[in-house]
Amino acid sequence: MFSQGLIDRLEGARRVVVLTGAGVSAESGVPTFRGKGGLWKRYKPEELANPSAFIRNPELVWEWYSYRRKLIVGIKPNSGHYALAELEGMFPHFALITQNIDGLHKAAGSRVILELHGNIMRNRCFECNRTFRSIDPGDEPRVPRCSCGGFIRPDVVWFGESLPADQLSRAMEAAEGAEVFLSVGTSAQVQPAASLPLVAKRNGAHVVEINPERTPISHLVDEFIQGESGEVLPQLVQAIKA
Ligand code: BJW
Repeated sequence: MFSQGLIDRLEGARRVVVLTGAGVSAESGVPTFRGKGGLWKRYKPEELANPSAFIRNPELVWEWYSYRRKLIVGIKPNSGHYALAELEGMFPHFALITQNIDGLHKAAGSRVILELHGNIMRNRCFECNRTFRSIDPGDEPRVPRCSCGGFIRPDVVWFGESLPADQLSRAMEAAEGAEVFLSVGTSAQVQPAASLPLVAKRNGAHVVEINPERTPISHLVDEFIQGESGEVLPQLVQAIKA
């Protein structure tokens, strides 16, 4: 399944970077946004994951996130998450950049995680940005309000919003310095995350994509490995060890 070139590069690599997307959590039972099996409760992300939707109908957006939070609370990392946590210990410099907001990489034991799109278990005020960690959002039927009067929203990044500057700049830096870059379980359609493998490639990295389906960047990467991350990643770890 793996080229000798990839194994050789990984064996000699000091800087390895992985970008993950929703596909990595699919085998844990978290629906993806796009592709087969994609779609959260009949909604497309573009319809609800944007500030205008929240202004127009905060209850609907809050309810969508409550539904998703309840689902995520009951799920566990899969073999792909665990393999990535193991991979972290195999290189002097390793960065895991994720678009996922489900916290499963942390639960699997990964330590250096750059969360580009926030985390669904945190909240913040839509008006004053005060953060709230203690609300039990799954049980809150109405949209809670901050003491300033503003609606409280999940602390995730919606379309048209900026990504957390520190996470994005560290991700860019990691991509620029990567010797091997793995893009795993992402449809590579949402910017700026989708550009990171290409930034790595431009800076000389060996870029590998792992996905059951081809994406818009498949023809640009060095290797496309067709398969599910929960199967491919543990095999990759074993191949490096061997
Ligand atoms: C498996 C598998 C298995 C299945 N194993 N794999 C440049 C050009 C054009 C537009 C823009 C641009 N720059 C910015 C934009 C606008 C916009 C954008 O990118 N739009 C595109 C859709 C065109 N980007 C933004 O607005 C971003 N902000 C920004 O750039 O600010 C500055 C700016 C604004 C406006 C204009 C210009 C600049 C913010 C993006 C925020 C994305 N937010 C979401 C929601 C987060 C909260 C929530 O969860 O509700 O993030 S949308 C959703 O998509 C979520 C995901 O993180 C993100 C990416 O999805 P991902 O992870 O790739 O999942 P899927 O479902 O798409 O793919 C799953 C893949 O897994 C598939 O390929 C399967 O085959 C595969 N798979 N099973 C491995 N077992």
